Amino acid sequence: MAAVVYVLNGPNLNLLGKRQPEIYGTQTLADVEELCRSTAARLGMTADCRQSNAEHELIDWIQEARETAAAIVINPAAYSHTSVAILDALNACEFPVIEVHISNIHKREEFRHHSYVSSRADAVIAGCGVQGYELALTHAASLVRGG
Ligand code: CA2
Repeated sequence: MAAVVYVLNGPNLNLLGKRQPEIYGTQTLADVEELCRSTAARLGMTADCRQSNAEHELIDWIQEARETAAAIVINPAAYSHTSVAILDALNACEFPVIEVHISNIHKREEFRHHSYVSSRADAVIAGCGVQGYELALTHAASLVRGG
């Protein structure tokens, strides 16, 4: 059976393509999820895509992934900068974790420069737009294969 990669998107990313196109582009969350599913399929994997505005729901999905997934690609959005709880949940995972940011958080406000999640992530992709999800899945596939 194909390895499953959870693609988790955090708060407000359901608004992708509807506001602030100058920062986040014009593609919607549905477009991003379709890109992830087709990329994963090309790599012989299955992408299970979910978005939540609730910290506890993201944590529940990370814990669920420990039983069912081979890797996580996560854009924790604003929780990147605030959530020790999401970091703790990811620290309990033994598989590859790739962090994605659509924008280059280091080029933006000071408070976006630090991400708790980055201290656990095996790789961090920022500033590549939604193509970052494709890059993250490609890297996740090579880590899952032991590369
Ligand atoms: O660049 C990213 O992907 C971010 O994770 C996006 C977060 C932000 O808090 C991080 O610092 C960087 C914000 C997601 C909100 O997305 C929106 C998209 C369209 C319109 C409004 C918000």
